[in-house]
Amino acid sequence: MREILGLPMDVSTHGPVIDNMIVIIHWLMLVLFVGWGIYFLYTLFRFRKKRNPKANPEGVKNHFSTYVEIGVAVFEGFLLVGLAIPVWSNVVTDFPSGKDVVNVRVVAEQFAWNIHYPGADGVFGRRDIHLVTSENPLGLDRTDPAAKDDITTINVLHLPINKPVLIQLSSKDVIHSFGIPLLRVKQDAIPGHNVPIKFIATTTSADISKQLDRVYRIAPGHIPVQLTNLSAKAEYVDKDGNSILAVGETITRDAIDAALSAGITEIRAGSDNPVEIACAQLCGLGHYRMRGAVTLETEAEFNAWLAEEASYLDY
Ligand SMILES: [Cu+2]
Repeated sequence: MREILGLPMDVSTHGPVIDNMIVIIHWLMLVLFVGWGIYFLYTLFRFRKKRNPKANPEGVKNHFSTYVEIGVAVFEGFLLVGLAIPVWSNVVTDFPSGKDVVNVRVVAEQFAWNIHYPGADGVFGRRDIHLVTSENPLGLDRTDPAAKDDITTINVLHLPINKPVLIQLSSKDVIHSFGIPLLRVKQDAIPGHNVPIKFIATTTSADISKQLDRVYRIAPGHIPVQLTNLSAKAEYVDKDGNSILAVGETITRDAIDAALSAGITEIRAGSDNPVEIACAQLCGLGHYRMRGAVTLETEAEFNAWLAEEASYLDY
């Protein structure tokens, strides 16, 4: 069922239970769809005009359909109370706390994700709405000692794998939705609210990228549109040995044309940035470009990135 539904790869510890629930709900929907479909066809046949020239205003006498309705309602109640609520309660309450948790603040705005790390001291600096400018979209008060080492980015979120992550999510303007499909994370960002999101990622972006590579067939007049957004995952050369595409090189239309004239019919390609934040609320005209790049990496890589970002701060 997972394959039929086309669920994306899952790289979080809580993802499998969510997927499981999605599958169960779809089985129920399939049973209902087929069941009611058959019942509909039966009624068309059973109550056809030829056999029932006069309408019967009294209708059915037995309670079969009532029992079916009650059965469906009970099962739906079970899905919510027996499955969904306990699963969600486990995800959010059985969550580590303390020093091991990576704290990040995410503030959504039309049309960007402002990312805020507390820096080496582990304390988020003071924010003040009066300090908000285009250069300081978070309104961070750099004179506050706790703010001096804070790291901020726009649309760039780095997270370590195998470590609990706690994101405090809010919004500056309208309701957005912080969605990272591969992590099975989706949460509305609501102005005036700080909503915690908890998860543990399990796979680095580099490993995900490797697993999502695939071969695209190309032919004159048949070039997959998505190919020009990806990068080459294998080396391609023409007949004289000149490079058309190197590993990791972004695929351009020119490169595809060159590959075609060199007689190449397949290109192995993939995304270098397979994990993405997508806004899942229609939040305005620029909604479509409200995307952020997520880099899942080892703890050492994550710390190295933080250190590099910190080196740009002058304090
Ligand atoms: Cu949005």
